[in-house]
Amino acid sequence: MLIRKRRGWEIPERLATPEDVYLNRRQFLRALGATGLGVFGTLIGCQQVDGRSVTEASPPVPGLPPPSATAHLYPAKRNERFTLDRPLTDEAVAARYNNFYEFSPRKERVYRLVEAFQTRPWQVEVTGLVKKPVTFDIDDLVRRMPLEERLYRFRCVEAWSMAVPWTGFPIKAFVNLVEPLSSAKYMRMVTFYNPEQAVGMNDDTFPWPYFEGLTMAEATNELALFVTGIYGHELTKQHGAPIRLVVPWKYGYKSIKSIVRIEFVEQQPPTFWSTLVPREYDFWANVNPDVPHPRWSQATERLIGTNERRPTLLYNGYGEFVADLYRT
Ligand SMILES: Nc1nc2c(c(=O)[nH]1)N[C@H]1C(S)=C(S)[C@@H](COP(=O)(O)O)O[C@H]1N2
Ligand SMILES: [Mo]
Repeated sequence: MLIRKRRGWEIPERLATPEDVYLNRRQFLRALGATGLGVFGTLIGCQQVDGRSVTEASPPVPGLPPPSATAHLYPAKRNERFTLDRPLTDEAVAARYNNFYEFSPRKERVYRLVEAFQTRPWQVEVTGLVKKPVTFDIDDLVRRMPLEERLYRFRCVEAWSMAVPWTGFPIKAFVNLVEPLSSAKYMRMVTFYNPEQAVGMNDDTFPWPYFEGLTMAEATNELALFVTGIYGHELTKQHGAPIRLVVPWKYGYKSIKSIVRIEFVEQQPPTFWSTLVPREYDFWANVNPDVPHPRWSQATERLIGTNERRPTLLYNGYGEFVADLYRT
């Protein structure tokens, strides 16, 4: 996200350095198999991979929290309805290129700063215009929800994109459980607040904690997910553990991470980015190649990992699911 009037540190996406990818996932898995290390094991020193020698001193997936009480639910069964028009992004790339301002405004730094972040125990409070106000322990909530895996495109407003396998549950299932009142028109979500565990939150030019919102029609759309896993395992911290939103027809900033509160409200709630820079980041944020950002085109996107350029699709290619929401 770029805030011209406040910040000198922000660079246009096209000037960002390519991620350093030193080993792809398949090679990692083969290396793990060859050494008998578990998926949480640490690979240290020199490994033979495909006859080549590879030096690797960090876990294959940085930022994975210790296995939780619901870790055995991953990988969940894939829902084959959602198919991609492009290869999946390499997990090693997606895990090292994150927007999570609570840790750093620099995407390639976030994964190095999440170690102190504690994602268990974790509660999610459900409040506002709802029949059953409740505070869930995250693992109780996950056990009650139908987990599935979906392959989705994901498009950041900065014009980079990825394609990843999320694991989560439809927000519709959650809404059926807690039963918002008919007066509830919007669902508001809030991120944790803990500057001791998240160093970026010490920067008080931002209105912490991060907050977002959807209309009830958007939240209960078939595509809208609460996500608790990625690449067949629990969510990593940098992707928003233990629970985040994913709404793939909208720009990435709508997909709020590490949620602690869900509120049902009557009025359209302000959002973090629309509060900071209203002229550039509105409430709706539907992906649209024909509506440029005030400072750059949205016509194409860069696929992280390969740096391939692709035309951006209206609603990120999900018009068949969501176009009806926006017909006037
Ligand atoms: N709490 C919180 N949620 C957030 C953000 C953030 O800074 N803080 N960044 C958003 C933006 S701009 C994007 S593009 C996505 C990035 O998700 P990813 O790192 O899993 O790719 O998270 C979104 N959710
Ligand atoms: Mo973003």
